Order: sequence, then structure tokens, then C-alpha cells
Amino acid sequence: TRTPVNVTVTGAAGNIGYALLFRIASGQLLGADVPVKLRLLEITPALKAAEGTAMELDDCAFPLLRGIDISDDPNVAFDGTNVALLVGARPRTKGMERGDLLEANGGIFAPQGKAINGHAADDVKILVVGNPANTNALIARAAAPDVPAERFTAMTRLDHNRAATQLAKKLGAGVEDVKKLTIWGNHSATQYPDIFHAEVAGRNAAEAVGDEKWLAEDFIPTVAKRGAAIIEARGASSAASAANAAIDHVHTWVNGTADGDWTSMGVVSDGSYGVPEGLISSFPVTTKDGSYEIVQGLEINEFSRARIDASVKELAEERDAVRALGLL
Ligand code: NAX
Repeated sequence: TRTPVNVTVTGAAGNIGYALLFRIASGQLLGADVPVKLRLLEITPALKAAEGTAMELDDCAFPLLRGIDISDDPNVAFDGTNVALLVGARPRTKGMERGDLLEANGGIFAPQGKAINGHAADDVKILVVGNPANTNALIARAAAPDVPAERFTAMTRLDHNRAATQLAKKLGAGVEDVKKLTIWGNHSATQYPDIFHAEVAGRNAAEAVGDEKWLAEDFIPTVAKRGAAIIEARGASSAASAANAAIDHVHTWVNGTADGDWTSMGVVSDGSYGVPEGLISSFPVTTKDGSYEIVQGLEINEFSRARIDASVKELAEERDAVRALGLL
């Protein structure tokens, strides 16, 4: 029998946590033959709620679930962790300036990065979901100098999945027919969902759409503002779809992308496509055997260039702001 994989989830008592934990425990994160141990990290006042979720996890009698530990101490929750899902974050509240938001999240992600550095397993893979996800990943990474930089990733898979559905609907295709979509840049309203290299049922997606106005005025804003539209409709932010994207992100990272396809992940830039080295920005990536590579050699047209640059500029500003706060 295989040794269980340790999976840490922060913000475990939150909305996304509730939608995520049961899927991890049922084997959807790593595979139907991989036993898991869950480590739940919460702030002290939410420990009781996390215990309630753990009771429900027990009540599911998942054969792959080999244990649940709950803690409010990152050094405990990240001890021996193989997969760390950093979901809990400080949300922006009314009247909060960006600097305050980044500082509050620095107070969460710097100590968590430090705890990962000191206690995680050598093969640790980290996904940051909590917003601002790219910059929170940057902060955690800076606090973990002994962990290879490429292990820190930020989630743009929800944006990727949203874009796939919008494109499939437009072309009357199934989502399974959509390949090689890319989300570039920041997980924010400046993100750029790129269909110029995408294929739908074997055809170039931009050619099949043949309508730049739809692209600029409908598709891109619909994808980029989808989070706000969900809040408006549900009265609560995306939770099950965000959890689903976190599952997809890690599953793809571990199990590989299909031949002739790629996915989108926020990863440390190596300078590809003019994205300054060190920024955690979303790129097209292929994955294999637990590692990933940024897809090289794509031609970037003027339409795309302007939008990638705008989102990357925002990332650079966030980096400069957290640097000024002494977090990098
Ligand atoms: P909730 O407010 O329901 O849950 C957050 C949980 O995190 C709470 O239980 C809180 O106690 C916990 N928490 C706060 N500080 C913590 C700390 N230092 N250590 C451990 N736990 C801590 O939010 P939820 O709806 O679950 O969303 C979580 C995060 O995901 C938010 O930052 C949200 O903005 C972000 N999202 C990111 C998305 C993405 O695509 N990257 C999409 C969905 C979502 O908006």
C-alpha cells in the first residue's frame, strides 16, 4: 500500500474549503489510488468550525482518507506537507486601500511561507488560491528561500475554465473540444484570456469566432468579471467552481497535460514573453511527471501584447508595493 500524501488546506473552514476537502478526500485531487492525510489550518476562532467539517469528512467513510489534523499553527499544519493549498486570505473590505490589503496578506503569507520552508516535505507543491493570489504567492515564495521557486504557483485555472465554457458556447462546441486556451497575467480584472492560439474541434478559435468586437467587448470582460457576476447572482463568491479549479490545477500538475493541449497556471516568470523575471504571472504551461514548462515560441499579436503588458504592469506594481512593505 502507498504511503499517504499529506495535503494541507488553509482557510479550511471557509466556503472554498468546504467545497474542496470532500473532493480531495474522495481521491479527485491526486487519483483514485492515492491515500491522503488532510492537514487543516485555520485561525483560532474558526477551529471549531473546521472540526465540524472534519466530523463530516469522517462521516463520509472515504476509503482513501487516512487522517485529519487540525491546527492554528502553520508550523504544525505544514509539517511534512506534500501539497499545500493556500486558500485562506484577508479579503478586501470596504474602504480598504490596496496597500492595507497587501500588508494584511503579508501577515498571513510570509509566516506560511516560512513554515513551509522549515517544515514541508522536499517535494512540496504549493497552490495559492487566496487573493490577491499571484502576489500572495510571491510573498510566500520570498519567505521560503530553500524551496525551489517553481513550486510556488497561483491559481488562474478558474479563469481558464470560465474561458473554455464561454468559447465553447459561442461556437456551439463542447468544452472538451477546446484546447490551448491561455490566461495571461494577474488573477484580477486585468487578466487576459487569449484565444488566438486556441483550437476548437481542430479549428483555430479566433478564426472560427471571426469577430474581434465579440472578443474585446464580450468574451474578455465576461471572463475577467465573472467573479463579480457570481457574487451579484449568488450573493456569495465562487466557491464550488473555485474548489473545482484548485482540484484541476493540482491534478494537471501531478498527472500531466494531454498531448496537443496546455493549461494556464500562475508561475514564476523566467522572462518568457517579456514578463519580468520573478513575477508570478499566468502563462500557458505543459505539465509532465509532476513538473511544468512554460510553452515557448508563441507569436503574440498586437491585440494580445497590449493586454498582456497591462496585466503584467499591475503585477509589477503589486510587487513594488509589497517590496516597499519589506515583504520581499
Ligand atoms: P472565506 O472567507 O469563506 O474563507 C476564508 C477562510 O480563511 C476563513 O475560514 C478564515 O478563517 C480563513 N483564514 C483567514 N486567515 C487565515 C490564516 N492566517 N490561516 C488560515 N486560515 C485563515 O473565503 P472563500 O470564499 O473560501 O475564499 C478564499 C479565498 O479565495 C479568498 O481570498 C478569495 O478571494 C479567493 N478566491 C480566489 C479565486 C482564484 O481564482 N484564485 C477564485 C475564488 C475566490 O474568490
